Amino acid sequence: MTSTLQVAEYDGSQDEGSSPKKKRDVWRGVRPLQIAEYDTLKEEKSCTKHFREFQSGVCAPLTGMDSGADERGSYPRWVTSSGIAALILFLLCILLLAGIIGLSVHYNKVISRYNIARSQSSTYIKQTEEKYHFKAGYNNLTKERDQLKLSYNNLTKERDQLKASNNNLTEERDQLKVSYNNLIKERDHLKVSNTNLTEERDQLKASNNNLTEERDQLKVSYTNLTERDQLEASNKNLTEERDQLKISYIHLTKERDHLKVSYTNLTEERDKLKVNQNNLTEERDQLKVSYNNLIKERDHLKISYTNLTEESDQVKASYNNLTEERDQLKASYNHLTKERDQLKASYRNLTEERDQLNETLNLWNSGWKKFGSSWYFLSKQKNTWTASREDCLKRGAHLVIINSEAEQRFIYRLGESLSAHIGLHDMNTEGDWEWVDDGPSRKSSTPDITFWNDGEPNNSGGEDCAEIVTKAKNPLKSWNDIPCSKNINWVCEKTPSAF
Ligand SMILES: [Ca+2]
Ligand SMILES: [Ca+2]
Ligand SMILES: [Ca+2]
Repeated sequence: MTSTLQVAEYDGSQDEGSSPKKKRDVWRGVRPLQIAEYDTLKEEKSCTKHFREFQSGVCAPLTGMDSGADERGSYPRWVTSSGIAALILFLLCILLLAGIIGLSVHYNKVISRYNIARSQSSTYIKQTEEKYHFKAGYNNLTKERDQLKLSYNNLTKERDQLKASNNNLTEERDQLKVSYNNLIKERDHLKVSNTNLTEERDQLKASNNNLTEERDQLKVSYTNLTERDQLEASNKNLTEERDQLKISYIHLTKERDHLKVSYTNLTEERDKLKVNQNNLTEERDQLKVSYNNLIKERDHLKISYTNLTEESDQVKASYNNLTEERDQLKASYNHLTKERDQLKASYRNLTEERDQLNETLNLWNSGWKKFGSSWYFLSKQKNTWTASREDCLKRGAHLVIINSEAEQRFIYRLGESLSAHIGLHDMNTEGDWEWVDDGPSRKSSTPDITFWNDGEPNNSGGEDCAEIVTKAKNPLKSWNDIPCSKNINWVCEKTPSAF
C-alpha cells in the first residue's frame, strides 16, 4: 500500500536523480492535486488510461502497464517509450552488425576467388615460360638435324664421286692390261720370225761354203789336166762354170747383201723390240705400282665406305630420335596449347566474374541497391532534371524507367520522404509523356502503366518533368509533373546491358 501510494504521488515530471525524501515531499505537495485530477478523470471515465484503481484516496497504476510497475509504482509514459526505443535501437544495432558480418564474409569470398585467379595466372605464366624454353631447344635440335643432313648429303656425293673415279681407273687399268698383252704377243711373234730368218741365213752360209769347196776342188783337178784341148775344153767348161759361178757368186753376193740388209733390219727390229720390251717392263712396273695404289685406294674407299655407312646409320638413328623428340615436342606443345587455351578461358571467366563482383561491390559501396536485374541509385544532392540525367549517364546508367508495379513500389521505398526526378518527361509534345531514350533500347517509349497522383499531371505553370514523391502516402499514386528546372534528388537505374 505504501508503494502504491508513492507511485500514485509521482507525476513523472521530476528529476530522476532526486532523493526519495525530496520526491516524497514533492509528491505530498501535489497529492491533493493528483487526487483531484483522478476524480475528474474518473468522472470522465478516462482514469483507466492512467490509473488502475482508486483506493483510500490514492490512484493505483493500470494493469495494462508494465508489470514491474506494481512494485516500482506507475512510471510516466515517456519512460516506457524510451525503453522500447532503446530496445528497437539495440535490435537495429544487431541487424547492422549482422549485415556487416555478412558483407565481410562476402568480401572474403571475393578476395579468395581473386587470389585463386592470381595463382592460376602465375602458374600459366610459368608454363608459358617452360613452353618457350622447350621451343628454343626444339629449334636448336632442328638446326643441328639440318646441318647433319647437309653433311650427310655432302659425304654421300663425295663417296659417289670416289666410286666413279675408282671405276674409271679400273677401266683404264683393264685397257692397259689388254694393250700390254697385245704387245707381248707381237713381241713373241717377232722373236719367232727373227729365229726363222737366222736359221735361213745360217743354211745359205753353209751352202755357200760347200760351193766354194767344190770350186776349189775343180780348180785343183783342172790344173792336173795336161792336154790343151782338154785344157781348152776344160778351160771353156771351167770358164762357163766360172761364169756360172760368177753368176751364182753374184746371186750369192746379192743374197748375202740382202741377208745383211735383213740382218741389219732384224737387228734394228730386235733393238726396237728390246726398247719396247724395256718400255713395256717399265709400264708393267708402273701398272703394278698403280695397281697396288688402286688396291690401297680401294681398301681405303672400303674403309671410308664402311665409316660412311656407320655414320649414315648413326645419322639415321639420330634423325629417328630427333623425329621422335620432335613428335613428342609437338604433342607436348599441342597439350600445352590446349592447357593454355583452357587457362586463358578460365582466366577470362574469372576476370569477368571478378570484374562483375568488383562492379557489384563498388555499386554496393557507392550506395547502389539491387532490385530484380537492375541497380538503383538515389542521389544525396539535388539538381535539375537535365543535370540529373547527365549525372546518371556519367555513372553508366540512366534516369530510372519504371516498367512494373513491383519496380514502382521498390523506388517508392528508396527514401523516407522521397522527392526525386525519374526518366519521364513531355518536353517534345505537351501531354505526350515518354521515357528517356538513355535505356538499353536507345529510343523513347510511352509508359505502359503510370502511377500519377490524383489530379496529375496538371502542367501547372509549365511542368514537363516527372518526379516520384512519397507525400501522397500511396505508392501507386506517387508521380507528379514539376518544372524541369526544379532542384530535387534523382534516381538512376543501371540495367545489366549497361555493364
Ligand atoms: Ca526499369
Ligand atoms: Ca507538361
Ligand atoms: Ca504537377
